[in-house]
Amino acid sequence: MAYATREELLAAAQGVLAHNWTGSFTKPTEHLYPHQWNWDSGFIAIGYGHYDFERAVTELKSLYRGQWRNGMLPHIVFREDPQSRYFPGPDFWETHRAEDAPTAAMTSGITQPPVQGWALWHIVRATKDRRRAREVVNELLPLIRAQHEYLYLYRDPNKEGLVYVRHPWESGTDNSPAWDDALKRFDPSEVVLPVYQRQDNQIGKVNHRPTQRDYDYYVYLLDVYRRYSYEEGALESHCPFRIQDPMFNAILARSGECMSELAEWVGAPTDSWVRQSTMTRRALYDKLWDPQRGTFDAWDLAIEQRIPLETNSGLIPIIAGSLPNDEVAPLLRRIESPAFSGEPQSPAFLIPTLALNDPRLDIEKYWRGPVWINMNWMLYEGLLRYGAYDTAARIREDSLHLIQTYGFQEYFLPYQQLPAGVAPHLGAGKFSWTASLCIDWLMRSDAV
Ligand code: 2M8
Repeated sequence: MAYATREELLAAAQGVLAHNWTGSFTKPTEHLYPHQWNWDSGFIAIGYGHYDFERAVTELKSLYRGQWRNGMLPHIVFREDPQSRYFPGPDFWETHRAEDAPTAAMTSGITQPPVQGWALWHIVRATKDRRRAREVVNELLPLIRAQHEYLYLYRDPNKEGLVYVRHPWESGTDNSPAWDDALKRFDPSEVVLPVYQRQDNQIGKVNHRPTQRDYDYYVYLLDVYRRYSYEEGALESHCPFRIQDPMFNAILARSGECMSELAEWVGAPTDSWVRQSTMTRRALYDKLWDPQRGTFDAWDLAIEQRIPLETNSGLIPIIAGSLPNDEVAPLLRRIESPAFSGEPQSPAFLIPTLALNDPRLDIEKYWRGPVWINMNWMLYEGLLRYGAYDTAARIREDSLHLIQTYGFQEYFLPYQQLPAGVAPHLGAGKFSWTASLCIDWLMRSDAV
Protein backbone atom coordinates (compact mmCIF):
# COMPACT_ATOMS: atom_id res chain seq x y z
CA MET A 1 0.00 0.00 0.00
CA ALA A 2 1.38 3.39 -0.96
CA TYR A 3 -0.97 5.06 1.55
CA ALA A 4 -2.06 3.39 4.78
CA THR A 5 -5.29 5.31 5.39
CA ARG A 6 -7.85 7.33 3.46
CA GLU A 7 -6.77 10.44 5.41
CA GLU A 8 -3.22 9.96 4.14
CA LEU A 9 -4.56 9.41 0.66
CA LEU A 10 -6.48 12.69 0.75
CA ALA A 11 -3.47 14.64 1.97
CA ALA A 12 -1.29 13.06 -0.72
CA ALA A 13 -3.86 13.87 -3.43
CA GLN A 14 -3.85 17.53 -2.44
CA GLY A 15 -0.05 17.33 -2.45
CA VAL A 16 -0.04 16.13 -6.07
CA LEU A 17 -2.15 19.09 -7.17
CA ALA A 18 0.07 21.49 -5.23
CA HIS A 19 3.11 19.91 -6.89
CA ASN A 20 1.69 20.36 -10.40
CA TRP A 21 0.33 23.88 -9.78
CA THR A 22 2.19 26.47 -11.86
CA GLY A 23 0.79 29.68 -10.36
CA SER A 24 -2.10 29.95 -12.82
CA PHE A 25 -3.04 26.38 -13.79
CA THR A 26 -2.19 22.77 -12.99
CA LYS A 27 -0.10 20.61 -15.31
CA PRO A 28 -1.51 17.11 -15.88
CA THR A 29 1.89 15.82 -14.79
CA GLU A 30 5.38 17.21 -14.60
CA HIS A 31 7.42 15.99 -17.58
CA LEU A 32 5.13 14.25 -20.03
CA TYR A 33 2.45 16.99 -20.17
CA PRO A 34 3.97 20.31 -19.08
CA HIS A 35 1.22 22.64 -20.38
CA GLN A 36 -2.46 23.24 -19.67
CA TRP A 37 -4.84 20.64 -21.09
CA ASN A 38 -8.49 21.33 -21.74
CA TRP A 39 -10.46 18.46 -20.16
CA ASP A 40 -7.75 17.79 -17.58
CA SER A 41 -8.32 21.29 -16.22
CA GLY A 42 -12.05 20.68 -15.94
CA PHE A 43 -11.50 17.50 -13.91
CA ILE A 44 -8.80 19.19 -11.84
CA ALA A 45 -11.09 22.11 -10.95
CA ILE A 46 -13.62 19.64 -9.50
CA GLY A 47 -11.08 18.43 -6.92
CA TYR A 48 -10.01 21.95 -5.95
CA GLY A 49 -13.67 22.89 -5.60
CA HIS A 50 -13.82 20.94 -2.32
CA TYR A 51 -11.13 22.90 -0.52
CA ASP A 52 -10.04 25.92 -2.57
CA PHE A 53 -12.82 27.50 -4.61
CA GLU A 54 -10.64 30.36 -5.87
CA ARG A 55 -8.02 27.99 -7.19
CA ALA A 56 -10.69 26.04 -9.04
CA VAL A 57 -11.89 29.30 -10.60
CA THR A 58 -8.37 30.36 -11.59
CA GLU A 59 -7.81 26.94 -13.17
CA LEU A 60 -10.87 27.34 -15.39
CA LYS A 61 -10.36 31.01 -16.19
CA SER A 62 -6.77 30.47 -17.19
CA LEU A 63 -7.88 27.83 -19.70
CA TYR A 64 -10.31 30.26 -21.36
CA ARG A 65 -7.41 32.66 -21.96
CA GLY A 66 -6.71 30.37 -24.90
CA GLN A 67 -10.26 30.41 -26.31
CA TRP A 68 -10.42 31.18 -30.02
CA ARG A 69 -12.56 33.99 -31.39
CA ASN A 70 -14.89 31.45 -32.99
CA GLY A 71 -15.48 29.94 -29.54
CA MET A 72 -13.25 26.89 -29.87
CA LEU A 73 -11.54 25.98 -26.61
CA PRO A 74 -8.18 24.50 -27.61
CA HIS A 75 -6.98 21.20 -26.27
CA ILE A 76 -3.70 22.70 -25.07
CA VAL A 77 -2.86 26.19 -23.87
CA PHE A 78 0.92 26.34 -23.94
CA ARG A 79 3.01 28.14 -21.42
CA GLU A 80 6.46 29.57 -22.07
CA ASP A 81 8.77 26.92 -20.73
CA PRO A 82 12.27 26.51 -22.11
CA GLN A 83 12.48 23.14 -20.32
CA SER A 84 9.42 21.77 -22.09
CA ARG A 85 10.09 18.88 -24.43
CA TYR A 86 6.46 18.43 -25.46
CA PHE A 87 5.73 17.52 -29.06
CA PRO A 88 3.86 19.00 -30.87
CA GLY A 89 4.63 22.40 -29.37
CA PRO A 90 3.25 25.78 -30.53
CA ASP A 91 5.78 26.18 -33.35
CA PHE A 92 4.52 22.95 -34.91
CA TRP A 93 0.84 23.86 -34.64
CA GLU A 94 1.42 27.22 -36.37
CA THR A 95 -1.93 28.52 -35.20
CA HIS A 96 -0.86 32.04 -36.16
CA ARG A 97 -2.14 31.00 -39.61
CA ALA A 98 -5.67 30.88 -38.20
CA GLU A 99 -7.81 33.98 -38.32
CA ASP A 100 -9.54 33.05 -35.08
CA ALA A 101 -6.58 32.06 -32.91
CA PRO A 102 -5.92 34.33 -29.94
CA THR A 103 -2.87 36.55 -29.96
CA ALA A 104 -2.44 36.68 -26.19
CA ALA A 105 -1.96 32.92 -25.72
CA MET A 106 -0.21 30.11 -27.58
CA THR A 107 -2.53 27.20 -28.24
CA SER A 108 -3.05 24.02 -30.21
CA GLY A 109 -5.61 24.09 -33.03
CA ILE A 110 -8.06 21.40 -31.96
CA THR A 111 -10.39 20.93 -29.00
CA GLN A 112 -11.20 18.26 -26.36
CA PRO A 113 -14.31 16.94 -24.54
CA PRO A 114 -16.17 19.99 -23.15
CA VAL A 115 -16.31 19.10 -19.46
CA GLN A 116 -16.13 22.70 -18.21
CA GLY A 117 -19.88 23.37 -17.78
CA TRP A 118 -20.15 20.20 -15.75
CA ALA A 119 -17.03 21.10 -13.73
CA LEU A 120 -18.38 24.56 -13.01
CA TRP A 121 -21.63 23.02 -11.75
CA HIS A 122 -19.61 20.85 -9.35
CA ILE A 123 -17.47 23.62 -7.96
CA VAL A 124 -20.50 25.88 -7.50
CA ARG A 125 -22.27 23.09 -5.65
CA ALA A 126 -19.30 22.61 -3.33
CA THR A 127 -18.94 26.22 -2.13
CA LYS A 128 -20.87 27.95 0.63
CA ASP A 129 -20.15 31.42 -0.72
CA ARG A 130 -23.23 31.79 -2.94
CA ARG A 131 -22.57 35.43 -3.82
CA ARG A 132 -19.08 34.69 -5.15
CA ALA A 133 -20.34 31.56 -6.92
CA ARG A 134 -22.95 33.65 -8.73
CA GLU A 135 -20.30 36.12 -9.80
CA VAL A 136 -18.14 33.31 -11.22
CA VAL A 137 -21.06 31.76 -13.10
CA ASN A 138 -21.85 35.14 -14.66
CA GLU A 139 -18.25 35.50 -15.71
CA LEU A 140 -17.76 32.04 -17.21
CA LEU A 141 -21.22 31.57 -18.70
CA PRO A 142 -20.63 33.54 -21.94
CA LEU A 143 -17.32 31.75 -22.50
CA ILE A 144 -18.86 28.30 -22.08
CA ARG A 145 -21.78 29.40 -24.27
CA ALA A 146 -19.35 30.34 -27.06
CA GLN A 147 -17.58 27.01 -26.66
CA HIS A 148 -20.85 25.06 -27.09
CA GLU A 149 -22.00 27.32 -29.93
CA TYR A 150 -18.77 26.58 -31.79
CA LEU A 151 -19.35 22.84 -31.50
CA TYR A 152 -22.98 22.97 -32.66
CA LEU A 153 -22.20 25.39 -35.46
CA TYR A 154 -19.09 23.77 -36.96
CA ARG A 155 -19.06 20.16 -35.80
CA ASP A 156 -22.64 19.06 -36.38
CA PRO A 157 -22.95 19.16 -40.19
CA ASN A 158 -26.23 17.22 -40.26
CA LYS A 159 -27.71 19.37 -37.51
CA GLU A 160 -28.68 16.20 -35.70
CA GLY A 161 -27.34 17.14 -32.27
CA LEU A 162 -24.20 15.01 -32.55
CA VAL A 163 -20.87 16.77 -32.97
CA TYR A 164 -17.79 15.15 -34.47
CA VAL A 165 -14.15 15.05 -33.44
CA ARG A 166 -11.59 15.72 -36.15
CA HIS A 167 -8.55 14.23 -34.46
CA PRO A 168 -8.08 11.24 -32.11
CA TRP A 169 -6.61 13.76 -29.63
CA GLU A 170 -9.92 15.61 -29.60
CA SER A 171 -11.68 12.54 -28.23
CA GLY A 172 -9.33 12.39 -25.23
CA THR A 173 -9.02 8.63 -25.80
CA ASP A 174 -6.19 9.11 -28.25
CA ASN A 175 -5.31 5.62 -29.45
CA SER A 176 -8.62 3.90 -28.74
CA PRO A 177 -9.23 0.91 -31.04
CA ALA A 178 -12.38 2.79 -32.10
CA TRP A 179 -10.16 4.89 -34.37
CA ASP A 180 -8.24 1.95 -35.87
CA ASP A 181 -10.27 1.60 -39.05
CA ALA A 182 -10.05 5.31 -39.84
CA LEU A 183 -6.32 5.06 -39.29
CA LYS A 184 -6.06 2.04 -41.60
CA ARG A 185 -7.49 4.10 -44.44
CA PHE A 186 -4.44 6.33 -44.13
CA ASP A 187 -1.32 5.24 -46.00
CA PRO A 188 1.77 7.13 -44.80
CA SER A 189 3.59 6.20 -48.01
CA GLU A 190 1.09 8.24 -50.03
CA VAL A 191 1.71 11.53 -48.25
CA VAL A 192 4.67 13.71 -47.53
CA LEU A 193 4.87 13.86 -43.77
CA PRO A 194 6.54 16.80 -42.10
CA VAL A 195 9.72 15.87 -40.27
CA TYR A 196 9.03 15.51 -36.57
CA GLN A 197 10.55 14.16 -33.40
CA ARG A 198 8.38 12.47 -30.76
CA GLN A 199 9.14 13.16 -27.13
CA ASP A 200 6.39 11.15 -25.42
CA ASN A 201 8.03 7.77 -25.98
CA GLN A 202 11.32 9.04 -24.59
CA ILE A 203 9.71 10.38 -21.42
CA GLY A 204 7.08 7.62 -21.05
CA LYS A 205 7.56 3.89 -21.68
CA VAL A 206 7.41 2.93 -25.37
CA ASN A 207 5.07 -0.04 -24.80
CA HIS A 208 2.58 2.18 -22.93
CA ARG A 209 2.43 4.87 -25.60
CA PRO A 210 0.78 5.00 -29.07
CA THR A 211 2.67 3.45 -32.00
CA GLN A 212 4.77 5.30 -34.55
CA ARG A 213 2.07 4.78 -37.14
CA ASP A 214 -0.47 6.36 -34.76
CA TYR A 215 1.80 9.38 -34.44
CA ASP A 216 2.31 9.61 -38.20
CA TYR A 217 -1.45 9.84 -38.53
CA TYR A 218 -1.72 12.44 -35.75
CA VAL A 219 0.92 14.57 -37.44
CA TYR A 220 -0.59 14.08 -40.87
CA LEU A 221 -3.93 15.43 -39.63
CA LEU A 222 -2.24 18.36 -37.97
CA ASP A 223 -0.51 19.16 -41.22
CA VAL A 224 -3.87 19.19 -43.03
CA TYR A 225 -5.15 21.83 -40.58
CA ARG A 226 -2.06 23.97 -41.01
CA ARG A 227 -2.28 23.81 -44.78
CA TYR A 228 -5.88 25.01 -44.67
CA SER A 229 -5.05 27.66 -42.06
CA TYR A 230 -7.56 26.07 -39.67
CA GLU A 231 -10.38 27.40 -41.81
CA GLU A 232 -13.56 25.62 -40.69
CA GLY A 233 -15.20 25.37 -44.13
CA ALA A 234 -12.08 23.85 -45.68
CA LEU A 235 -11.59 21.38 -42.83
CA GLU A 236 -15.19 20.25 -43.10
CA SER A 237 -14.40 19.05 -46.64
CA HIS A 238 -10.74 18.08 -46.31
CA CYS A 239 -10.32 16.52 -42.89
CA PRO A 240 -10.49 12.73 -43.37
CA PHE A 241 -11.12 12.02 -39.68
CA ARG A 242 -14.70 12.93 -38.68
CA ILE A 243 -16.17 10.75 -35.97
CA GLN A 244 -19.13 11.17 -33.64
CA ASP A 245 -17.89 9.85 -30.33
CA PRO A 246 -20.49 8.84 -27.71
CA MET A 247 -18.42 10.09 -24.79
CA PHE A 248 -17.62 13.49 -26.29
CA ASN A 249 -21.30 14.03 -27.07
CA ALA A 250 -22.45 12.79 -23.67
CA ILE A 251 -20.10 15.25 -21.98
CA LEU A 252 -21.43 18.03 -24.21
CA ALA A 253 -25.02 17.16 -23.28
CA ARG A 254 -24.22 16.87 -19.57
CA SER A 255 -22.32 20.17 -19.54
CA GLY A 256 -25.20 21.82 -21.40
CA GLU A 257 -27.67 20.46 -18.87
CA CYS A 258 -25.51 21.71 -15.98
CA MET A 259 -25.24 25.12 -17.62
CA SER A 260 -29.01 25.34 -18.06
CA GLU A 261 -29.35 24.90 -14.27
CA LEU A 262 -26.66 27.47 -13.55
CA ALA A 263 -28.11 29.90 -16.08
CA GLU A 264 -31.52 29.61 -14.45
CA TRP A 265 -29.93 30.17 -11.04
CA VAL A 266 -28.34 33.47 -12.12
CA GLY A 267 -31.39 34.56 -14.12
CA ALA A 268 -29.78 34.17 -17.59
CA PRO A 269 -31.59 32.70 -20.64
CA THR A 270 -31.79 28.92 -20.57
CA ASP A 271 -33.40 28.15 -23.97
CA SER A 272 -30.29 27.33 -25.99
CA TRP A 273 -28.78 25.22 -23.23
CA VAL A 274 -31.96 23.21 -22.83
CA ARG A 275 -32.62 22.85 -26.56
CA GLN A 276 -29.09 21.74 -27.43
CA SER A 277 -28.51 19.39 -24.53
CA THR A 278 -31.90 17.73 -25.04
CA MET A 279 -31.19 17.28 -28.74
CA THR A 280 -27.81 15.68 -28.04
CA ARG A 281 -29.14 13.45 -25.26
CA ARG A 282 -31.85 12.12 -27.58
CA ALA A 283 -29.60 11.76 -30.63
CA LEU A 284 -27.19 9.63 -28.63
CA TYR A 285 -30.04 7.22 -27.99
CA ASP A 286 -31.59 7.37 -31.46
CA LYS A 287 -28.40 6.96 -33.47
CA LEU A 288 -25.70 5.41 -31.31
CA TRP A 289 -27.41 3.12 -28.76
CA ASP A 290 -27.36 -0.63 -29.41
CA PRO A 291 -29.76 -2.34 -26.95
CA GLN A 292 -28.59 -5.83 -27.92
CA ARG A 293 -25.00 -5.16 -26.92
CA GLY A 294 -25.86 -2.68 -24.16
CA THR A 295 -23.53 0.01 -25.43
CA PHE A 296 -23.36 3.25 -27.40
CA ASP A 297 -21.17 3.15 -30.52
CA ALA A 298 -19.18 5.79 -32.30
CA TRP A 299 -20.21 6.76 -35.84
CA ASP A 300 -17.75 7.42 -38.66
CA LEU A 301 -19.13 10.35 -40.67
CA ALA A 302 -16.46 10.01 -43.36
CA ILE A 303 -17.93 6.66 -44.48
CA GLU A 304 -21.34 6.95 -42.74
CA GLN A 305 -20.89 3.80 -40.68
CA ARG A 306 -21.30 2.69 -37.09
CA ILE A 307 -18.10 1.58 -35.34
CA PRO A 308 -19.31 -1.42 -33.34
CA LEU A 309 -16.88 -1.82 -30.46
CA GLU A 310 -17.08 -2.18 -26.71
CA THR A 311 -15.12 0.59 -25.06
CA ASN A 312 -15.82 2.31 -21.77
CA SER A 313 -16.59 5.47 -23.80
CA GLY A 314 -19.67 3.59 -25.02
CA LEU A 315 -21.02 3.44 -21.45
CA ILE A 316 -20.53 7.11 -20.61
CA PRO A 317 -23.79 8.49 -22.14
CA ILE A 318 -25.64 7.57 -18.93
CA ILE A 319 -24.10 10.76 -17.49
CA ALA A 320 -26.48 12.69 -19.73
CA GLY A 321 -29.52 10.52 -19.04
CA SER A 322 -29.48 9.21 -22.60
CA LEU A 323 -31.35 6.02 -21.71
CA PRO A 324 -34.94 5.80 -20.50
CA ASN A 325 -34.91 4.36 -16.93
CA ASP A 326 -36.41 1.08 -18.04
CA GLU A 327 -33.73 0.57 -20.73
CA VAL A 328 -30.59 0.91 -18.67
CA ALA A 329 -30.49 -2.78 -17.61
CA PRO A 330 -28.51 -4.08 -20.65
CA LEU A 331 -25.81 -1.46 -20.03
CA LEU A 332 -25.57 -2.37 -16.34
CA ARG A 333 -25.39 -6.07 -17.28
CA ARG A 334 -22.55 -5.25 -19.64
CA ILE A 335 -20.52 -3.65 -16.84
CA GLU A 336 -21.12 -6.69 -14.60
CA SER A 337 -20.37 -9.17 -17.41
CA PRO A 338 -16.95 -10.88 -17.86
CA ALA A 339 -16.26 -8.41 -20.69
CA PHE A 340 -15.71 -5.61 -18.19
CA SER A 341 -15.64 -7.32 -14.78
CA GLY A 342 -13.40 -10.26 -15.75
CA GLU A 343 -13.80 -14.00 -15.19
CA PRO A 344 -13.94 -15.52 -11.66
CA GLN A 345 -10.37 -16.80 -12.10
CA SER A 346 -9.13 -13.44 -13.45
CA PRO A 347 -11.29 -10.67 -11.96
CA ALA A 348 -10.85 -7.12 -13.20
CA PHE A 349 -10.98 -3.74 -11.56
CA LEU A 350 -13.70 -1.56 -13.01
CA ILE A 351 -13.53 -0.39 -15.66
CA PRO A 352 -11.13 -1.46 -18.41
CA THR A 353 -10.94 0.87 -21.44
CA LEU A 354 -11.82 -2.00 -23.75
CA ALA A 355 -13.82 -5.21 -23.30
CA LEU A 356 -11.40 -7.82 -21.95
CA ASN A 357 -12.44 -10.36 -24.59
CA ASP A 358 -11.63 -8.02 -27.48
CA PRO A 359 -8.60 -9.25 -29.44
CA ARG A 360 -7.30 -5.68 -29.61
CA LEU A 361 -7.01 -5.49 -25.82
CA ASP A 362 -3.56 -4.41 -24.64
CA ILE A 363 -3.61 -4.07 -20.86
CA GLU A 364 -0.54 -1.85 -20.69
CA LYS A 365 -1.16 0.40 -23.65
CA TYR A 366 -2.68 3.77 -22.93
CA TRP A 367 -6.30 3.86 -24.17
CA ARG A 368 -6.43 0.21 -25.24
CA GLY A 369 -7.06 -1.62 -21.96
CA PRO A 370 -6.01 0.11 -18.73
CA VAL A 371 -8.34 1.61 -16.10
CA TRP A 372 -8.53 5.42 -16.17
CA ILE A 373 -9.76 7.38 -13.17
CA ASN A 374 -11.59 10.07 -15.14
CA MET A 375 -13.58 7.40 -17.00
CA ASN A 376 -14.45 5.72 -13.72
CA TRP A 377 -15.48 9.01 -12.22
CA MET A 378 -17.80 9.83 -15.12
CA LEU A 379 -19.33 6.38 -15.06
CA TYR A 380 -19.84 6.75 -11.30
CA GLU A 381 -21.79 9.97 -11.87
CA GLY A 382 -23.91 8.25 -14.52
CA LEU A 383 -24.63 5.28 -12.25
CA LEU A 384 -25.73 7.60 -9.44
CA ARG A 385 -28.09 9.28 -11.88
CA TYR A 386 -29.77 5.93 -12.54
CA GLY A 387 -29.76 4.83 -8.88
CA ALA A 388 -27.32 1.97 -9.64
CA TYR A 389 -25.66 2.44 -6.25
CA ASP A 390 -24.01 -0.98 -5.91
CA THR A 391 -22.09 -0.71 -9.16
CA ALA A 392 -21.28 2.92 -8.43
CA ALA A 393 -19.87 1.94 -5.04
CA ARG A 394 -17.78 -0.78 -6.68
CA ILE A 395 -16.31 1.69 -9.15
CA ARG A 396 -15.43 4.13 -6.38
CA GLU A 397 -13.92 1.41 -4.19
CA ASP A 398 -11.88 -0.10 -7.06
CA SER A 399 -10.58 3.34 -8.00
CA LEU A 400 -9.62 4.34 -4.47
CA HIS A 401 -8.03 0.93 -3.91
CA LEU A 402 -5.92 1.26 -7.07
CA ILE A 403 -4.74 4.75 -6.14
CA GLN A 404 -4.11 3.81 -2.52
CA THR A 405 -2.06 0.78 -3.62
CA TYR A 406 -0.15 2.08 -6.63
CA GLY A 407 -0.21 5.87 -6.22
CA PHE A 408 -1.58 8.63 -8.46
CA GLN A 409 -0.79 6.97 -11.77
CA GLU A 410 -2.07 8.18 -15.11
CA TYR A 411 -3.70 4.75 -15.67
CA PHE A 412 -3.79 1.29 -14.08
CA LEU A 413 -3.70 -2.38 -15.05
CA PRO A 414 -7.23 -3.78 -15.25
CA TYR A 415 -6.54 -7.27 -13.85
CA GLN A 416 -6.66 -7.73 -10.09
CA GLN A 417 -3.86 -10.31 -10.20
CA LEU A 418 -0.76 -8.85 -11.75
CA PRO A 419 0.19 -10.86 -14.86
CA ALA A 420 3.78 -12.17 -14.81
CA GLY A 421 6.36 -9.80 -16.25
CA VAL A 422 4.10 -6.75 -16.14
CA ALA A 423 5.14 -3.75 -14.03
CA PRO A 424 2.24 -2.35 -11.99
CA HIS A 425 2.90 1.35 -12.59
CA LEU A 426 1.45 2.59 -15.84
CA GLY A 427 1.91 5.95 -17.53
CA ALA A 428 3.06 8.99 -15.62
CA GLY A 429 3.02 9.27 -11.82
CA LYS A 430 1.67 12.20 -9.76
CA PHE A 431 -1.09 12.59 -12.31
CA SER A 432 -3.42 15.51 -11.61
CA TRP A 433 -6.87 14.25 -12.57
CA THR A 434 -6.23 10.99 -10.71
CA ALA A 435 -5.56 13.14 -7.64
CA SER A 436 -8.42 15.61 -8.09
CA LEU A 437 -11.11 13.01 -8.73
CA CYS A 438 -9.80 10.99 -5.79
CA ILE A 439 -10.35 14.14 -3.72
CA ASP A 440 -13.90 14.39 -5.04
CA TRP A 441 -14.62 10.78 -4.09
CA LEU A 442 -13.23 11.31 -0.62
CA MET A 443 -14.91 14.66 0.02
CA ARG A 444 -18.23 14.68 -1.83
CA SER A 445 -21.27 14.60 0.40
CA ASP A 446 -23.30 12.19 -1.77
CA ALA A 447 -20.65 9.42 -2.00
CA VAL A 448 -21.94 5.86 -2.04
C1 2M8 B 1 -3.10 12.46 -23.47
O1 2M8 B 1 -3.04 13.14 -24.73
C2 2M8 B 1 -1.96 13.99 -25.14
C3 2M8 B 1 -2.42 14.70 -26.40
O2 2M8 B 1 -3.52 15.51 -26.10
C4 2M8 B 1 -0.67 13.27 -25.43
O3 2M8 B 1 -0.64 12.02 -25.42
O4 2M8 B 1 0.33 13.96 -25.67
C5 2M8 B 1 -4.54 11.92 -23.35
O5 2M8 B 1 -4.63 10.98 -22.31
C6 2M8 B 1 -5.52 13.08 -23.12
O6 2M8 B 1 -6.80 12.61 -22.88
C7 2M8 B 1 -5.06 13.96 -21.97
O7 2M8 B 1 -5.88 15.09 -21.90
C8 2M8 B 1 -3.60 14.41 -22.13
C9 2M8 B 1 -3.06 15.13 -20.90
O8 2M8 B 1 -3.32 14.39 -19.74
O9 2M8 B 1 -2.76 13.28 -22.38
